[in-house]
Amino acid sequence: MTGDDLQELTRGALEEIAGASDPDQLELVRRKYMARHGGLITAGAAALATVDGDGRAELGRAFNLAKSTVQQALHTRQLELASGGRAADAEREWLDLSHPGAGLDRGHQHPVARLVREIEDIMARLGYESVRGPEIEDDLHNFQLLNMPPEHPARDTHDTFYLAGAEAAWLFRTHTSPVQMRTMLSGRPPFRIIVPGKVARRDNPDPTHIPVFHQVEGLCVDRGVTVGDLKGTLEYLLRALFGPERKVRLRASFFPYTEPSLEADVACGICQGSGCRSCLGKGWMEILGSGMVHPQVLRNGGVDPEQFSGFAFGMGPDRIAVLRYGLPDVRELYENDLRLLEQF
Ligand code: 2NL
Repeated sequence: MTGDDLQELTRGALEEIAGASDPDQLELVRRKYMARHGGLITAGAAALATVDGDGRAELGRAFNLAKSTVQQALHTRQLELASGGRAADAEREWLDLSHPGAGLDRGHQHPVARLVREIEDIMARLGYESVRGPEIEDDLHNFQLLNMPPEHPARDTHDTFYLAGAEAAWLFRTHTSPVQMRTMLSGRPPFRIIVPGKVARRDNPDPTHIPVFHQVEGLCVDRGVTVGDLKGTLEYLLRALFGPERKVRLRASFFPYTEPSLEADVACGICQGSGCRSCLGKGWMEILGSGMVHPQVLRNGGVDPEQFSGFAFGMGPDRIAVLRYGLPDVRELYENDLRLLEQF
C-alpha cells in the first residue's frame, strides 16, 4: 500500500459516508474502512511493517491522516443522522436570541389630528363634550338656520361644493356649525359642546388654502352666559394652546350668526409681535372667530333667547398647525410625504 492508495481510499470513504442515509448504513461504511481487523484503511497498518526508513515514516503520517480524516467525517455524519439531523442543524443554525432586532417604525397621529385632540382635551376640562356630525348637509342646516338665507352675501365667502345629480340640494358642509344646530334641535339646554370635523370650500389650492380642511367649533348655551364668559373661555383655551406667556387680543368682527362678534389674535410666534414676513408685518396672527350666538339662531335651534344666551367660536387647526410649525405651505400637511410627517 502507498500514500496514493490511502488517498484514494480516503476519497472513497468520504463519498460513502456522505451517501449514508441512516445510522445503520453509516455503521457498514465504518466497518468497511475502519474495522480493527480487515478494514480497508486499518489494513494499511500491516503494510507499514513492510516499508523501511523514511518511506515508513511518510506512510505512517499518510496512514494517520487518512484515519483521522475518515473518523472525523464519520463523527460529523453520525451527528447529522442522529435524531433526524437536529443536532447537526443546531450546530449550524443557532440563533442569538439576545441580538437586538431591526426595530419597528410605529405609526403616530397626524399633526392636525393631534391638535384637534389637544383642543378637545383642553375644552373637556371646562366641561365641553365632543360631538361629531355628517359631512354632507342640506341648505337648511348649513345656511338658513345660521342666518344665511338664499342670496345672503355671506354665502359668497362659503364657496360651496354641491353634490351633482342629487334631488335635494345636498352639499359638503362649509363649517361644522350645522352639527351644533342639530345638537340644539335634538336636545335641551344647557349645551357645552366642541365640534371638530372636515369642511370644504371651493377655493383654488395655494399656500394658504386647501379645498377640504378642518374646523373646530365650540358652543356654550346656558342661562346668563355673557361676553365675559366668552372672553374667559377663549383666554383659557388660547393660553393652554400657545402657552401662558403669549399675548392674546380680541377685535370686533362680523359673522351672520353671532352678535356681537369677536376675532382673537395671538402675538406672532416668529417675531413675538414686532412684525415679520410670517405675520405680514402685523405682529399678530388671527387664530379664531367667535361671538354671542344671535338670538334668531338660538330660536332656530329651538332655544328661547329670553331664557338662554350663549357664545360660539370656530377655528382652523390646519392653519394653527402651519403657524405652530412654521410650514411654508398648508398643502404639505396632506401630501403624505414621510419626510415631513416623521418630524411630528
Ligand atoms: C371662524 C369663525 C365662528 C361660529 C363660528 C357658531 C355656531 C353656531 C351659532 C353661532 Cl351653531 N356661531 N359658530 C361663531 C363665530 C365664529 O367661526 O373663523 N372659523 C374658522
